[in-house]
Amino acid sequence: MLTLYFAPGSSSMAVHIALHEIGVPFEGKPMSFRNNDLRRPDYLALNPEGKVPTLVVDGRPLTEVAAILYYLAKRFPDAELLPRDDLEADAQALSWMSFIASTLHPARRHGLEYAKGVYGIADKRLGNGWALGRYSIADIHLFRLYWRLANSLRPAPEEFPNLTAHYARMMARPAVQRTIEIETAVGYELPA
Ligand SMILES: N[C@@H](CCC(=O)N[C@@H](CS)C(=O)NCC(=O)O)C(=O)O
Repeated sequence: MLTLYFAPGSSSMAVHIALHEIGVPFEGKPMSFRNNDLRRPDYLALNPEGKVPTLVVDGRPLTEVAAILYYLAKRFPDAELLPRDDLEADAQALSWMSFIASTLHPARRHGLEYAKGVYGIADKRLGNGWALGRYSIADIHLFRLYWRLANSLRPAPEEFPNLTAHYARMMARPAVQRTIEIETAVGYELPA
């Protein structure tokens, strides 16, 4: 049994997309920042940091987007969210997801110029394609960060041409559309 604690548009969106890509049944538990749901004792018992996402797997909590995406890709190999039996591809996915979590995610806190710089690095590194050369969890993680930037800062398409094209390819995927539809219905609370 899989249960996803999520807040619309937040980091948890990446896990939400992966679950729809896989097509596995799961229970979605929407969490409200406004109502302080993330500080509830029952939630802190699952995730002491009081952040989303948390994926509960048969009663055991798993936290951190990168770890959850990796777990899902490995547990459901038929979804092809990672190449099979390819150590180097696994390492490249971890390299991308570490960069996304440690550098892209907190970038805005360091100011606009810094954020532009690190998204520029991501754009160059991505090139004109998928992060690993084929669709994978690294693309899902990257998309959620750029989705947030694109919908708040609204950079000109030519500023990050590869990320812009990647965003368009991601938005065409039914799993992404389904996730956005569900999260829109729950309601976004993140600042613009
Ligand atoms: N390193 C964590 C970051 C998760 C995270 O920062 N989640 C934010 C939403 S995007 C959150 O829950 N913030 C609530 C808070 O800090 O109170 C991951 O990758 O899962």
